[in-house]
Amino acid sequence: MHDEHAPSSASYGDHYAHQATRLPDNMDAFWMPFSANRQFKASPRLLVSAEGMYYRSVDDRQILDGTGGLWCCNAGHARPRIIEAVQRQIATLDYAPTFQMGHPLPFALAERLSAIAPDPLKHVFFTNSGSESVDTALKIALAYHRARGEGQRTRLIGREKAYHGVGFGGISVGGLPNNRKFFGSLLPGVDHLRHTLDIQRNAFSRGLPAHGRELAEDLERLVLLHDASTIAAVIIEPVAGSAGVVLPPEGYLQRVREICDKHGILLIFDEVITGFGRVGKAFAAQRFDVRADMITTAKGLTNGCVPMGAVFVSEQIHDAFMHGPENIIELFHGYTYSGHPLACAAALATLDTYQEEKLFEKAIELESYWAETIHGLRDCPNVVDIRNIGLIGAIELAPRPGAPGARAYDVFTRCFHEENLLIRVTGDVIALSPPLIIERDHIDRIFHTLADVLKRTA
Ligand code: PXG
Repeated sequence: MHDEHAPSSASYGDHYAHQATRLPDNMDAFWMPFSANRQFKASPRLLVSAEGMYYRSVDDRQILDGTGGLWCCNAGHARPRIIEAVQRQIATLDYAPTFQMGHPLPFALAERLSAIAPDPLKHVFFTNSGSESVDTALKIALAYHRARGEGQRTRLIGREKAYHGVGFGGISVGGLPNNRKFFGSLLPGVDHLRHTLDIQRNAFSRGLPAHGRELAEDLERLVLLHDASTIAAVIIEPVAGSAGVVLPPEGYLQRVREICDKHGILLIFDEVITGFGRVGKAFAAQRFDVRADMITTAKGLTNGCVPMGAVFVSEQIHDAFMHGPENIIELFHGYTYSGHPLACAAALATLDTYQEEKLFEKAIELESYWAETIHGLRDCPNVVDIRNIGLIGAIELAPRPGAPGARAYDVFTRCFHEENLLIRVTGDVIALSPPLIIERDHIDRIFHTLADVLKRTA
């Protein structure tokens, strides 16, 4: 087939570089994810390069990255070690299967990851995204109980407002109505805890809110309703991101853990956004000192540069599968790209970068300055709550009457087009999750800009 858009000269590199830096002639074919396609294509926001704390837009403006891409570029952009590792790897081993075959990198990476993971999470299953990590963890939970002769434990418990990606498992345990209501009956046998957002009692808390620990007792109620013998696992984001940053009340996660232990229920932490330093430790489980039986990750694992996810699994769960004849496949699950060479190379170089630059510690060091500065916006117009932990921040606005989300969306587009600042909005919540290489000057600029834009936005 002749394709008139294919490069004709020997210079393929130039051809693709040119395509990647200019406004496309036609934007119709790409059906954009989680986007208002028609509105976006009428007034696009395109990024063409990135370095450190900044993006460059197609119209050649330098944009300060307040969101770490989409909560994923924790070490900032264009990091030399990562670039070199990926470039070398693609020229050495572009792909190798990991089903009944292997290559060295995922073994090396899993070893490195298990060293920074909290006990007892000593095993790692690789996926390609947060959604796949979540569905993998839910499947492992079900298969684990079955392997131990408790196959009647099939029920999965999520929470209201939770985001666990977009697979059928993830949207079933998830708690965002728009992500669920269009897609039929979802997984059977799922129930939900209440969410922990309580602006009336906790508005403008710094760090963890004081009120709401008692919401963990919802799990006891579900145990009474369904019986513990039917419940496989509870999945929780230690800090919920997509719903607009919802923090766990003091003592809440500890109490959920106690109830899980009492009833033999597995506790899965979904750390797709909290993993890899976002809250000042490798994982939120360590920051909050709560044991998880599995942790799902993605995003910061490779600094966002090659798609990859990882599920951290406890020794006990893993070992429950390692019985029976040795020629039998223990878990009928996996992806063509589980442990992909490029992703592994990116992840290893990312971990080196985090370590060399002590970025997790840096997030903790900056946390109080971040908190102080974001809470300085308390008296800006329409601000009803400000929430923060680690280098995560959220500013919740009162919705415009009859037009939920419109006010925050205006703030978002003004920041991008007029102030060269990238933020993220969800509903009327402005969410911030900058690269952990951020400096005080950048923090000042983000919040001065936001204060200014909020004052100009009715
Ligand atoms: N779990 C959690 C907790 C997440 O935050 C996923 C799973 C799914 O990951 P993948 O890689 O399949 O997208 C996520 C993703 C936002 C935003 O702006 C957050 C995510 C994705 C896109 C936007 O809050 N989180």
